[in-house]
Amino acid sequence: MTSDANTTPQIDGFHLVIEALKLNGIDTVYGLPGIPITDLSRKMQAEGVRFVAFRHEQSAGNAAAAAGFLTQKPGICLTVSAPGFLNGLTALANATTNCFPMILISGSSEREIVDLQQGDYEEMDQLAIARPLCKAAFRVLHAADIGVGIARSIRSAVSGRPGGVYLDLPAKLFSQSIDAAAGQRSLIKVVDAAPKQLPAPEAVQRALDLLKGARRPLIVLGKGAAYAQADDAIRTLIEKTGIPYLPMSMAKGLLPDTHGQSASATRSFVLAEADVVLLIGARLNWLLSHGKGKTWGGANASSRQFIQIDISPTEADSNVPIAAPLIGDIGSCVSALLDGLGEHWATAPAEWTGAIAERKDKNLSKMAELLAKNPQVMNFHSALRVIRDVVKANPEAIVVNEGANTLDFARSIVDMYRPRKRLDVGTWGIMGIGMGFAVAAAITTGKPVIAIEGDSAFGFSGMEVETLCRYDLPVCVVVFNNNGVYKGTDVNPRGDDMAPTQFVKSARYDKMMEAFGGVGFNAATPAELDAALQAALASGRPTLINAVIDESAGTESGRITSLYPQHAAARKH
Ligand code: FYN
Ligand code: ADP
Repeated sequence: MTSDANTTPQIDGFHLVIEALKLNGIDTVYGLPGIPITDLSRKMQAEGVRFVAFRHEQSAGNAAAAAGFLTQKPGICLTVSAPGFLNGLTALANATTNCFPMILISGSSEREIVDLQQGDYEEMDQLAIARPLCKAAFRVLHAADIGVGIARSIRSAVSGRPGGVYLDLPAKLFSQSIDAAAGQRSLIKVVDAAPKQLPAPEAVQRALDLLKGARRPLIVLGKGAAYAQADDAIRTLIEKTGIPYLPMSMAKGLLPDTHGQSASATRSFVLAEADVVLLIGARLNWLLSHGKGKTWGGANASSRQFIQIDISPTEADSNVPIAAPLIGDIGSCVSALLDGLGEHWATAPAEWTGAIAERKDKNLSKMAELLAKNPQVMNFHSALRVIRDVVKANPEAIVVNEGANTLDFARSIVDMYRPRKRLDVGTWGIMGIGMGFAVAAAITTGKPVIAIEGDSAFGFSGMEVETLCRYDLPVCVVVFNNNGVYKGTDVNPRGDDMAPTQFVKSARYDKMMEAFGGVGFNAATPAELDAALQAALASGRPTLINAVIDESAGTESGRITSLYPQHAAARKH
């Protein structure tokens, strides 16, 4: 705020943006400074908004998205114009795809020059480019409209189905000054940004009727259920009805993975056999084979009936008919179902739960045998066994997970015990979220983070180890180093360059962490990995463990090899 003897006090665009964010309880911004937002980042810090600076905008955007998922408040990412904006855009689009609330605020160049395409510094029509990749996109041209711009962005990000929002702030806006009192009055404190949406009573009854008649009911929990923070109600519904449940990867831990009703270890069986499926915050997209086909029992698929709890009314029928859509927020919908269960609800038939238990026990024993092996060179199982045990002993730790085999094996081996403790590649199967998600997890929760990273996946955000060190975050990165994408054993038949999937052999990723003052370990055995992990958690220091994995371990693309175009898969095998 500025003033002199002859003028009324003034407030500029910089401070209006900061005040508007603070007024709405936003205390942290993730970004990367540069023209025209460097001063904004400095002034944010001076005014008590934490500015967490990254080495690449995509990681800053990923951090904002993860913060949004974990806190239900929009995570804010701040970028410079054109190239910085584009670097942040992948994270914005990914947040939208995953239904994570985030706002990408980007500085932009002079409108008069950009719109006439006269070749400005970092010229780009950012608003037009962002619009199809997010829920809403806004631009503010006048300082007096900053309050409205921020308020609309917050509401758009968190209300209804959460997602990404773009807010364009041209450079000239920051230096505009307006009367300070009028400026303060122009700011909006958003009231009830994500209003509860109660389901219609007849929709609740329809769902209950269907559930009551089920002989082989199943509940599928998605990351929407984790986001909703309705943990107690969801657990009560599952336990009261006795219905087996299947958590999607980021819903793991909503109930402990060791829960008797978890059907994770018999996924194929329950999907193929269930007759009524209650989806809670999970979409019938590729991860659930679109609700049809072989995964869902082939010929039997058409007789299955779905109940779908979702905040978005247009999600129902997106792939197969939904017999009982239950539209509303998950907390309200699950509570309404609970109210409707009454005193005498019959729990899921023993024939069904018994059949599941039998198969589950077999699969768990098979897995236990695999995990007990100690091959000469570590493989995914022997290394993940160690991480599984460490997570069990430290259930408050947050697991970040990306890669192909590293992702797929970790998902089934590393049990989660508490809600919202697992962050991963999500709906797109995106690579590069690792360090951004890890930073946000550490900052928003203050808890230790274990980032289980494929060596390829780590490469996308690896430079952020400097960020981990700069902020001295309790993040332990474990790089599953098998010398390549998928594995390190491919051979280039021509013998000149290395094969496309190969990396430098026996690389020492731990040295990257040491370069910035963090702690590095090289672990070639489960005992070394265990010792390194224990040390990392005890110290709370940024640590990178280079876990040496058999380069022939793993398969092409982990569990999703079938997604390759057919002829390529045939050539491969
Ligand atoms: C699971 N399983 C277990 C356990 N947990 N067995 C024993 N013990 C435990 N704890 C069994 C489970 O029943 C399955 O066997 C099998 O292990 C695999 O389980 P998963 O991983 O849950 O199931 P599946 O079929 O792989 O799931 C499909 C999927 C998943 C699409 C949801 O693959 C996925 O989330 N993929 C994301 C991939 C991705 O995004 N990759 C990034 C890009 S990589 P059966 O019941 O016998 O089937 C680019 O190349
Ligand atoms: P997963 O990949 O784990 O199966 P998805 O991302 O496909 O999960 O599904 C999440 C779903 O949850 C989305 O359809 C979204 O609209 C819904 N959702 C998110 N938050 C809420 C909420 N608070 N109440 C109801 N539905 C929600």
